[in-house]
Amino acid sequence: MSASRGALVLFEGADRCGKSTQARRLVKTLEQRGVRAELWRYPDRTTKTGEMIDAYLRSESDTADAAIHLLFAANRWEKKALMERKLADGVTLVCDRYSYSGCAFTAAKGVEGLDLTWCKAPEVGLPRPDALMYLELSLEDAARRGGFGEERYETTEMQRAVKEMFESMREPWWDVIDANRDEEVIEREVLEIALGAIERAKSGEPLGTLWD
Ligand code: FDM
Ligand code: MG
Repeated sequence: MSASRGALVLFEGADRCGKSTQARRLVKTLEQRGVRAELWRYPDRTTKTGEMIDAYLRSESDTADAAIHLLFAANRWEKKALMERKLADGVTLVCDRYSYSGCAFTAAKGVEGLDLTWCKAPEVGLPRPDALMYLELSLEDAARRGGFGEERYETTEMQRAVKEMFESMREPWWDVIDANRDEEVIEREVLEIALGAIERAKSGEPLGTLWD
């Protein structure tokens, strides 16, 4: 095990804001700089819970909103130990969506009883990201980037509600990034933020837990 830990660097935001592109590019850039980094994403559709989530998202199966919420959370819990091990071993994890998407999407449904407080509960105790980059894009600019896919939640109405929910969840420590700019410009800003988080992790700042 190396002396210093890696950082947990997270991208969040609504669909088509460029999260996946930026996360991929960041991992590549970090590796080029000799930083050990891995790309992670949630949901992880490869595990048993991930297969159930995948079927739900593709509308091949259905379940209660509470049940799918807990499955998304379980999909993170089952990878918690591996996540902690990698971080402790000095690997920086660049993550495409996490608990914040989990809460924003479920709470955005507006189902009675499933408010933000309820949504946050099963996430308590998971590793807290060292940096959270929220890619902000207006609904109009997102729409200009092309049509929706076929999955559940890929509707204008849902995207609007999710964006509002993310905004109500926003905390001062988040890095809000204007996603309506050239990819290269965003990439430079993202790298700065990630390097800052990596530096803090390296210098001994302990890994936090949700929702502190
Ligand atoms: N999503 C994602 C949730 O509803 N809860 C979660 O915990 C996570 C991580 O799943 F619509 C939603 C967000 C999105 C869908 O995500 C699949 P990708 O990034 O489009 O694959
Ligand atoms: Mg999607």
